[in-house]
Formats: sequence, C-alpha cells, structure tokens
Amino acid sequence: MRKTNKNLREIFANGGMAKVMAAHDPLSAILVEEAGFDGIWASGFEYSAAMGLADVSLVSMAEHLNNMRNMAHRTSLPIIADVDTGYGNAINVIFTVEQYEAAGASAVVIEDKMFPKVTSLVEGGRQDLVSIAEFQGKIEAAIHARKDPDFLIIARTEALIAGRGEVEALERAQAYEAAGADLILIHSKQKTPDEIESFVSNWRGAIPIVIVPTAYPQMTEARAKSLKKIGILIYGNHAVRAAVTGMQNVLAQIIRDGGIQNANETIVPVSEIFRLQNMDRVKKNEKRFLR
Ligand code: SPV
Ligand code: MG
Repeated sequence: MRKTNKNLREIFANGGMAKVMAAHDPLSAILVEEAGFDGIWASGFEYSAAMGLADVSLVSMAEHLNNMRNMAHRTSLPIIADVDTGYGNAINVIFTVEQYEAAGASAVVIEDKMFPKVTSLVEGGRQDLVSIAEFQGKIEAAIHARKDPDFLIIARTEALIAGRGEVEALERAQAYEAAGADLILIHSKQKTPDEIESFVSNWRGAIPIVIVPTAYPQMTEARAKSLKKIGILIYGNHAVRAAVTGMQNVLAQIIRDGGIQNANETIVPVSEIFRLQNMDRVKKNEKRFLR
C-alpha cells in the first residue's frame, strides 16, 4: 500500500483542489514532481503518443501498467492511473484494479466507453458508451477489488463527449455515485468552459468532480476553484506536447545549422540528465560496494 494514497483525498476532503499533471514515462513523472504538482496523471493518451500510437486501446494493459510501475518507482507523488475502459468488462476491471494498486497507483479513472475506445478529443471520433447498469457493475467491481479504502475509484462519464447531452451526463454521474464511485470525472471537448460549468452547477451529488480542461484552457485554476465542486483538476497532455515542441525545435535547429554548436546552448547540459538519473547515488554505491 503506497503511503501517498491518502494525499489526494486529504486535499479535496479539506475543500482544496488537487492539481495533477500528465506524464508519459518515469522521466516526465520526475519533472511533474519537481515542478510542484499534487499528483501524476498516468495518461493513456500520453503513453500511446510516446509509443507512436493512436489512443484507441492499442496499448495493452501490461504495457501501460509497467510504465506506471516505473513512474511509481521513481516518484513519491500519488499517481492517478488512466485505465480507459478497465480493459474489458467488470471481470477485467477487478484484475486491472488489483494490478494497478499493487504496482503503486493511488487512484484509477475508469470511463464508460465501450472497449475498444476512441480518444475523446479527436474530431468526429466514434464514441460508443456502455449501458448505465453495465458501468455500475464495473464501478462496484472496482470497489470490491481495491485493498486500501483510500485508493480512489474515479468514474468517468463520456456522455458529453459522445454528444448525449447534459441530462444523460447527470443521470450517469448520479448512477455512478450510487454505485460507490469516490469522484466523477466529466469530460468535454467544447472550446469554452460553458458546458462543464453548466454540468457542475447542476450537479447535486455529494462527491467531488474531476475535470480535464484541455479543450477549454480558459478554465484557470482560480475559475475551477470558484465552482466549489472540483476536487481534482488534471492537465491531460501538456507534458508530451511540451516534449514534442522542445524536440521539434532543437532537431530542426541542428539540421538548419549543420551541427550542434547553437542547439547545445538551448538545451539542458548532460549533467542535468545525470542528476535526473540519480548518478550521484550510483557513484556513492560504487565507492561503497564495488571491490
Ligand atoms: C488521457 O490523457 O489519456 C485522457 C484525457 O484520457 S483525454 O485524452 O483528453 O481524453
Ligand atoms: Mg485517456
């Protein structure tokens, strides 16, 4: 049981809002921790992108789980694992929760899409949802499977993403709360916060809401806090996008310049990578143990 499991719950139970940033590998997870976020989002989108794949259930549970375990090994922040649909039905969800909890996650987000899923923010994506009853079974299975009651089961409804409207989104969220979810993640791909603000103001449930404001960046932390019902705000894919921006710029500069003479000044020195790799520890241990 990871000692950080309680951390996120303590933040929102005391009226706060946890700020959680996506990561796609242990190195980005270390940077998330050093930057000062409250938790790490083990994003399916980011990991798929890092594998050069679309986020459409191509990456297996074992691959995502192993990546998440490696993040947990190198960081101390709570990790919210994005387990998509739970990789199948309620039986798959039981196995998924057992595996992610044992590997060091502090929470899972399970979404009410049909397996295989299609990424949420893509234009014209096929967005099929499972029935409310089926998803309630999956949430109940997740709760049954967790060992630590502080391990969070976050139910994500894609009703707005699927164009089903606010009434169905609220109905689904209520049903998932009744099934025992600790929080509701409501996702939207509208370009402004209106759709989410309307959902939040009409939410009568007792559990807090999680949002991922990628599509509507006008939703600042201050604005989200003012809604009073947001327990966790997840920045969904900014680590992998920052990595792509950084690499594209530097790689293009090296091609342009015909060498590394200028690019070298714009990137971190190799010593910074040694620091992130904990090379000092290796050196100390060499002195102590190598004979
Ligand atoms: C992810 O980061 O994998 C998410 C958020 O699920 S989104 O890609 O916006 O659906
Ligand atoms: Mg995802």
